[in-house]
Amino acid sequence: MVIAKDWVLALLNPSPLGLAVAIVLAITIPLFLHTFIFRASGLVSLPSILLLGPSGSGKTSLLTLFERGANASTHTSQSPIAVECSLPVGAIAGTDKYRSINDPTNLTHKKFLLLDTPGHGKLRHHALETITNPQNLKGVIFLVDAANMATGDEGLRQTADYLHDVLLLLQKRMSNGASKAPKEMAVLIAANKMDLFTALPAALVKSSLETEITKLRVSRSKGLLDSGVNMGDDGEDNDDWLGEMGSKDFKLSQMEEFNIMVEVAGGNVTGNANVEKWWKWVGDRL
Ligand SMILES: Nc1nc2c(ncn2[C@@H]2O[C@H](COP(=O)(O)OP(=O)(O)OP(=O)(O)O)[C@@H](O)[C@H]2O)c(=O)[nH]1
Ligand SMILES: [Mg+2]
Repeated sequence: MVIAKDWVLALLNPSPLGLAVAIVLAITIPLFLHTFIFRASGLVSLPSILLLGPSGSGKTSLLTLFERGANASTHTSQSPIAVECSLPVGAIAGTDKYRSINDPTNLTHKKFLLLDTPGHGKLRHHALETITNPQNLKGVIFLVDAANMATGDEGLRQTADYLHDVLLLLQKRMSNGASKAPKEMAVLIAANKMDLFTALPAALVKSSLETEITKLRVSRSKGLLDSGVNMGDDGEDNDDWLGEMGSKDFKLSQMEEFNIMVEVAGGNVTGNANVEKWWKWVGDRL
């Protein structure tokens, strides 16, 4: 009995040790929950934007510009990298567009992750893997060198080839209803190097790519038929056909059927950098 009474007294008396333990627990438990459980749930993963495009189109240059606001010399990339960038003050993110212009939230930077990939043909698998990887992919910027796209040019053919593969991958991902696939995917074809006088204007970049992909689409499906792949009974269920089935000409707008919104906008990274349209596009996705 006496022992029980001692215990009760000890429990009811304020003890400095008990107080200290309680304070420590009260502080550490929320911190612990935040760092381990909240982070792991992926709720805080930043929205990411993926940079794709052929070698030399200026992806790494654009990444450095977005990250530091300044130009720096680059080398051919060997492996993908990711950097955290923020939207410049003044550029308004899509999710903030209904805020008052005086809302102080507009004055903070909106953060996002920019993923650079190597454009070289042999390293492209890195890039294509990243399309399906990021948890919170908000859009793809496909950079092209507008000064290297004259009709019949090898540069144009290679660019169209790469773009075709990227769009086809996205199309397959969106149409087979993969559980992780987003509802809608935005692709910006950024026609870079507009500072060079040989650069094609954005509208021409768009039509040249469409014409080139039209040719590619036909030659690829012939190749498949010849090799006997995909010889279904109706001959129609060709998964590797980009865009609208049975259409003669490929148009980028055909991707809308798969909820892939493609836009083309011109700009340049070096010289007097002119990337406002691209910033705006990024802002609308965040
Ligand atoms: N004139 C001009 N040159 C540019 C522009 N943007 C990039 N360049 C140049 O293009 C070259 C290639 O740029 P990078 O950023 O290394 O190209 P990349 O797309 O990262 O190439 P890979 O890493 O091989 O895939 C560099 O010498 C840049 O200085 C531009 O807007 N105008
Ligand atoms: Mg690079």
